[in-house]
Amino acid sequence: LVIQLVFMTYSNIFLQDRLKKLKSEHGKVQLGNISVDMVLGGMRGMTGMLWETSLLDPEEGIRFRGLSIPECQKVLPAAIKDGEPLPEGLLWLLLTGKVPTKEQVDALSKELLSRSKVPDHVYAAIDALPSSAHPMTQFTTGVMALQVSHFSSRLVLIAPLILASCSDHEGGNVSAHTGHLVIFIFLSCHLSLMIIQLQVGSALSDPYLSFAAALNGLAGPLHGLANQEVLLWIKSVIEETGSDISTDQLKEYVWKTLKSGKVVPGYGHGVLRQTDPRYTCQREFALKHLPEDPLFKLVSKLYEVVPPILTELGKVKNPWPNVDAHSGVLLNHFGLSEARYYTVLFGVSRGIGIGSQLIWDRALGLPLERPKSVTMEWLENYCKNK
Ligand code: FCX
Repeated sequence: LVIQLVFMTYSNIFLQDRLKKLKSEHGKVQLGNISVDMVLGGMRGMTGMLWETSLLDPEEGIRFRGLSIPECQKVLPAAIKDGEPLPEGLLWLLLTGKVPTKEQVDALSKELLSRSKVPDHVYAAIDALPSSAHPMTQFTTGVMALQVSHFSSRLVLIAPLILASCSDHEGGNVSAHTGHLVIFIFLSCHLSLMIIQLQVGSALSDPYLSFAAALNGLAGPLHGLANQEVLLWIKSVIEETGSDISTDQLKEYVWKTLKSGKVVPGYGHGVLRQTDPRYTCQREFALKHLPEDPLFKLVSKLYEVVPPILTELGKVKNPWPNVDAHSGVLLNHFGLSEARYYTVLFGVSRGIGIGSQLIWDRALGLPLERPKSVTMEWLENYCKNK
């Protein structure tokens, strides 16, 4: 880990120079035009922030430090031969931009484990909530309670490997962007504090406050809660029609969902315009390990039924499944049937990505974000005078 720190510090200096050069030589280069649609459409498609750890292509999907999901599966160390990559390896990759060896990953696991004791007051804060509190509320409360300690977490490492692919998804998604806006470093162990000292930004909320904010964004049904919603929805299909559902019955159920004003959970995406490669990776895993699982079979059938229906609606930009369409079925198969808990795992996983990027934010001294907003009247007048 000492080697890692030296390496990262060296990289920081190099990257700071690159950033300065970019700013001074190309600061005035235009990256595109902003249309009224973009302003009204939640800033979709506007290039507006720096995010070093991952890049999302609408057709190809996510790349972590330049590596696609299948490439990560090939090169990152696994716990067992031909197994899935260890999350610690992904964390190393995101932090340093380099593929770690198994020894480096083991050393990082050991380091994080040595910092993993959760203070008693955190459990007390969670226990004080009514037992009906959603697991995401309990998670956020736990993170907020950690704010009064100097805890560095192994939480990020208990995310199942299949969810390691949710760790980062560029910077513009609700959870990552929220965490970024308030400037957060989840892994605020002494390790990262050294890096932070290289360049301190201004008016920074601390990692715990910021991560809690990110989790609150993730807890929305259009974002991270969708994995819970998918499993509940699939179970409701079975409850209503039985497990031996025909394609026609399934079509009818999808239409019924849409006509009741709801979205089909697990389908569509703000950026992607193809099947999410995280979905594909989980599907391949399921084909290998649980091909006969009845819920997996239903998920496969939905893959045939839903896209044509969403296309027929005419307004959905991406009729293909996202990661949330699959993850719950895998978790359910391996015994985690409490769907309300799924988004917590997503949150734990995302801590790896957001945390890594925020360390770089601090190292590069990225400024406070402050996009401009306008009123509807301002827009109307602007368009009239154009
Ligand atoms: N079912 C029904 N309608 C859908 C839909 C779906 N799965 N996806 C998009 N649409 C509708 C939108 O609601 C919108 O309708 P409106 O014009 O009447 O408001 C229209 O199609 C255009 O939306 P579009 O531009 O394609 O999608 P957005 O960028 O606005 O929204 C999300 C993207 C992901 C929010 C949307 O596709 C959705 O609601 N999906 C279902 C929920 C889900 O799976 N979320 C998880 C996404 C992701 F993987 C994650 O963050 O975890």
